[in-house]
Amino acid sequence: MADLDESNLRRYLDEAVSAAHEAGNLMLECFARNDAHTSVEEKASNADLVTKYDRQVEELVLTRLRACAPDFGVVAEETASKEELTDAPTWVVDPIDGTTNFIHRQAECCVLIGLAVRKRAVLGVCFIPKMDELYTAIKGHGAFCNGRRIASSGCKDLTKAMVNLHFPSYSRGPKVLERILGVNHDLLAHPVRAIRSGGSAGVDMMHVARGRLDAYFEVGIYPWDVCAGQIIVEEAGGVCLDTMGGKFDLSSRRVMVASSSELASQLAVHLRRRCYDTLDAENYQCSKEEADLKRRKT
Ligand code: LIP
Repeated sequence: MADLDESNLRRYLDEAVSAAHEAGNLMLECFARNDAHTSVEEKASNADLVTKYDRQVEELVLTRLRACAPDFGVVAEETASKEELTDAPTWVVDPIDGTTNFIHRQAECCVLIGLAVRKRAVLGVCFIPKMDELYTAIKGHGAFCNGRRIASSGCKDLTKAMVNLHFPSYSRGPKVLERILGVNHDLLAHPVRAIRSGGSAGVDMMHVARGRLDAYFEVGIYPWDVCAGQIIVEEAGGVCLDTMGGKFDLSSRRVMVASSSELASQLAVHLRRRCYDTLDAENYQCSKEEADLKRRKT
């Protein structure tokens, strides 16, 4: 196994930052041309989208990461999504997180590069090109935005919190809708200060890390959506947990990040009440065969 001392981690971070910048430039060129919508394909459902830019960015990033650390594993959204996350050092990459926002020319989309060891993030990079914000963290060495140290808000009181949740793209089945509307109801009735809904797990985790949001949670995400964010949030003083309040597992498809453990505990009470942990694809998700058929038709 490669030696992951601090100087090696810094070398990997530099390479990941440089790849993220290059990827971000490609995204900005696409914004300028306004042509992301011309290559949209559906994946598992008609809300799960990919463009040619997701693939181009992934190829660019993985080529660089593989050249710099040839013995590391790779898990990535577009071309290596089926790779299992093992204990070995593994790059975990989402080339464009927030693809739907990207297609609609919203600024809230980013490049995410995480490095996981023993299935925990040890290094993370998030670049949001439209905002020109580069977030970085190495385990034990703090979190930074454009080189300046950042910290979560430290909010401990749910009634003073701005909370972000996403409407799921993996399922709009009746149980999922009931649960998401139920949790919105409970939080508004509690009451929380404000509820927002984003479209990029990575961007919303950066908002929590930077103190612009107090919490974000979602069921249905993948390791590449949250690996880089996990370490950046933790190094900024926030917490990253399971939606039920337990230990975070990169592969569980559940995440809750909060500015403090006190806030996370209060939020988890509401999420447990609404069983905010299971995936229910009823009435919505098409089979892989159907998805392949659709892809061939477009
Ligand atoms: C997105 C996530 C987001 C979720 C979307 C989608 P993608 O990732 O970042 O949190 O709500 O449905 O999964 O597919 O744009 O990389």
